[in-house]
Amino acid sequence: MEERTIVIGDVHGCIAELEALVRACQVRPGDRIVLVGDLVAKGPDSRKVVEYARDMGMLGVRGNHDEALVRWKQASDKGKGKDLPRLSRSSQEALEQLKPSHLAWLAALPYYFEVDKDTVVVHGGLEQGVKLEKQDPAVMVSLRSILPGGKLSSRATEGDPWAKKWKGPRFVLFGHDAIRGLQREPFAVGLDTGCVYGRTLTAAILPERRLVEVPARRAYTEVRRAESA
Ligand SMILES: [Mn+2]
Repeated sequence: MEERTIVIGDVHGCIAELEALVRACQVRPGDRIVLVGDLVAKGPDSRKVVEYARDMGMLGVRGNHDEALVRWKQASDKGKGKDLPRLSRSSQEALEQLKPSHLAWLAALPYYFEVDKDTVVVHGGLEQGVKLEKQDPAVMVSLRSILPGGKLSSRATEGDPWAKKWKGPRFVLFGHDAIRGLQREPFAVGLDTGCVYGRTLTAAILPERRLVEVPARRAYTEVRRAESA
């Protein structure tokens, strides 16, 4: 049977929906599951999501929320927590749920993951014309838009979606843009369909790029329209 890679959008602690999506994809031995990042914060159970992902042997890339928790933990371990920006309330709650082993698992998530030589997973996006290994980590976790003139932006409310401008050649699967929701472009697909906001959790099954989604059980938090993180 053909080996599949199942790429799953932003989970944000939505454990029930993640389990439902794994069932809906009819995951079988040999399938590889890759999360687009932002496993934690905002939603109901960050700890269960990390434990489930770890126990299932899932792979993933680092999202901005995963990174914020990892950075904060590393700084506070060195007594330098005060030097960092304050965590949001939901991130503080997530941090309290997570043990050092969970944070170590999140800290091991790479900024990008190559499914194969033509296909890559990243949380935010990629900058056109920059080699994969030279991409800026801050861009990879936060990119949403390209402004007139080409400046990169982390806001969903200005400019064009970066994926609309992306000319490949690599096909990119990404998350991080719940405001825009599902994005289907010739060389990219955006999988953050706002589960934590009460919409859906979406997977793309490779190689055929078939989409599977499950509904959120409810809205766990509200969208901040001006959200830049
Ligand atoms: Mn994000």
